Amino acid sequence: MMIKPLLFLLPILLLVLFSLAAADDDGNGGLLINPAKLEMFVDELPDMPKVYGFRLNKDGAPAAAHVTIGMYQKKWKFHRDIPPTTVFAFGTSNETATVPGPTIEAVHGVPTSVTWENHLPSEHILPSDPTIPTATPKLGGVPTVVHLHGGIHPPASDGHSAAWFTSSFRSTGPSFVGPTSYYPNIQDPGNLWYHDHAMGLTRVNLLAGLLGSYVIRSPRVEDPLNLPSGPRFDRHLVVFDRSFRTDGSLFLNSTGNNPSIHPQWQPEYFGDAILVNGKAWPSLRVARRKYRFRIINASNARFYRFSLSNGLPFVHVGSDNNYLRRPVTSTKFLLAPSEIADVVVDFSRSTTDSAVLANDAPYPYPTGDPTDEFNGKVMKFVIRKDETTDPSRIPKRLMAQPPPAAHRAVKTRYVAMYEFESETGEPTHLLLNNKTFDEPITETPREGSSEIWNVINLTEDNHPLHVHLGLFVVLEQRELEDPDGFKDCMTKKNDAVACRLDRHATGKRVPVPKYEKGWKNVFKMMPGYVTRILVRFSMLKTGLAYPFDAKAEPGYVYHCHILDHEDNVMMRPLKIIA
Ligand SMILES: *[C@@H]1O[C@H](CO)[C@@H](O)[C@H](O)[C@H]1NC(C)=O
Ligand SMILES: *[C@@H]1O[C@H](CO)[C@@H](O)[C@H](O)[C@H]1NC(C)=O
Ligand SMILES: *[C@@H]1O[C@H](CO)[C@@H](O)[C@H](O)[C@H]1NC(C)=O
Ligand SMILES: *[C@@H]1O[C@H](CO)[C@@H](O)[C@H](O)[C@H]1NC(C)=O
Ligand SMILES: CC(=O)N[C@H]1CO[C@H](CO)[C@@H](O)[C@@H]1O
Ligand SMILES: [Cu+2]
Repeated sequence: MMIKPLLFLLPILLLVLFSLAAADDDGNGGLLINPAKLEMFVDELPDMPKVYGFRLNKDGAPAAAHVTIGMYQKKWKFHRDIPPTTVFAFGTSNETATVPGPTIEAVHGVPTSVTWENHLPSEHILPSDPTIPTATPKLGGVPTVVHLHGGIHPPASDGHSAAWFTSSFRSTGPSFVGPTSYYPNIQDPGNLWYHDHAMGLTRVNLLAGLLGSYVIRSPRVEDPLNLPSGPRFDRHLVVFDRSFRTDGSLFLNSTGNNPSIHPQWQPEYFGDAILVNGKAWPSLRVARRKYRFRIINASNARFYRFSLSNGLPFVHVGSDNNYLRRPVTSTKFLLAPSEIADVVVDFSRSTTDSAVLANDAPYPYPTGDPTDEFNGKVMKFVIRKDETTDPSRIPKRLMAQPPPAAHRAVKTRYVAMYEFESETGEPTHLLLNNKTFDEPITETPREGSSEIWNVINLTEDNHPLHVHLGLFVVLEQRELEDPDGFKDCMTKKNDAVACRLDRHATGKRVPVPKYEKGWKNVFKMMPGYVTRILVRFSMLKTGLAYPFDAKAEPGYVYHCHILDHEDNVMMRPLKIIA
């Protein structure tokens, strides 16, 4: 009688043994965790701690504040069954540091200053590559510098890649100005995020954990909208992908795709597990009502095309760091690295008791591998059965936004994206306009002006372009006719005007998705297309110059937000002039 159940268990036992054995070798004697071994939806979605970038006066009014946030090496639990992982974490102390870091809450019009401290040890926890332009401190240590993505702030506070510093400021980069960044928070309310930006190390410093959310709220204009609000119903979802070894350590391949040229660098990092707020495939219990989710794609290179398994729609209320004029409904949307979606989901309309947030974006996007059972799932919402009262609503109009006014643009620029390959056909590096980061500045917009940028993607990948300081509207996406002929000319002349872009940018027009028609700071540049954007280097609402010296050193940058591309070296300086 006892034999039968045991026989029944045998295949399961064999399956477990097989899945253990199926773990991949990491190339250095370690074993990688097979994502099939990690049970999904077992960890609860954490909420990151909050740091308030303002204080309240005696009369209850918010006033300017200063906070100190450090970077610490510590352990973090990414999943019930992954052993504690050594990470670099942001926090107000070692004990409270988290991955992602704390969410910084700021109030529109109330400045926040942050002193960023580096408490990291002398050695990095991940491999890097000295053959790409990289911050190299003479005295060792991990170079870091923090950029507030989407922020409108002075150059000295922009986290310029050459403004890096190591622990106790023992070594500093050539553009280092000081440890304290000043964020005036004068821009419209919306979603930002902060992350490391050190030269040649952005991809590894973010992989190690150096990123977090930042939100600017304006109660005066946002409260009347009556969107879902408060810590329970208005939540951040910070999404990224990582691979782990069986000992819990983060895995980044230490062998490059062209090891004789770049010993470690590879063109795109993709992790096996999808994490939200620092947990692999978490779950969140929700009530039958509306929720607002601010979804930040903090992956190095993975695009996400999100949908809900029960078909519930997303109502977009913002794009990147700005409100849309009117809400836009979608059942599926694409989010590139560092893009931010701001959506409302109404679980009261669900016909099921749970919903999986799914992803079906090929990687690399758009021509790479299809998603599988593991990277095709992101997290689970468990929908409570009880009815709840829901005073929130989605208004018909959100926030007026100025039109792009393309006719006022004073300058037209061309930004051509190139990928270079080795003899074996493997990518070696990528450049904007065939220029490295150190070549003299070519992009010098006048303060207060608007410009048209024609971004020409001559590669096979989709590259999310991010402009620091400026905000832009996408005017047109137009396919190149005879892309190979045009690319041929560009490879010889590197001059879009001489190569007659006007005669090639005549192909199919692809409409900009409605939920991305607002003012943005990142946009996905489709391969084989020219994307025309109107970039504004002034205060959005007034069109006036910035209330700080945007012309000061060390200036700004613009770059591809696939971090592996940005590091090698799809990034150029941007200098505002009078
Ligand atoms: C932070 O705490 C960890 C233990 O969790 C310890 O190993 C590390 O040295 C601490 N770092 C600092 C800078 O105190
Ligand atoms: C690491 O990269 C090398 C070179 O591209 C590749 O041959 C190897 O399979 C990779 N290792 C893992 C574990 O992915
Ligand atoms: C996240 O951003 C990365 C890089 O910017 C991009 O490659 C990836 O597709 C994005 N993923 C999602 C889910 O948006
Ligand atoms: C691109 O840059 C490389 C290296 O500086 C140079 O050799 C090449 O001539 C440039 N190509 C064009 C078309 O300008
Ligand atoms: C995938 C894809 O569309 N690739 C194209 C990218 O652009 C270059 C030149 O513009 C074309 O040669 C590729 O076919
Ligand atoms: Cu790129």
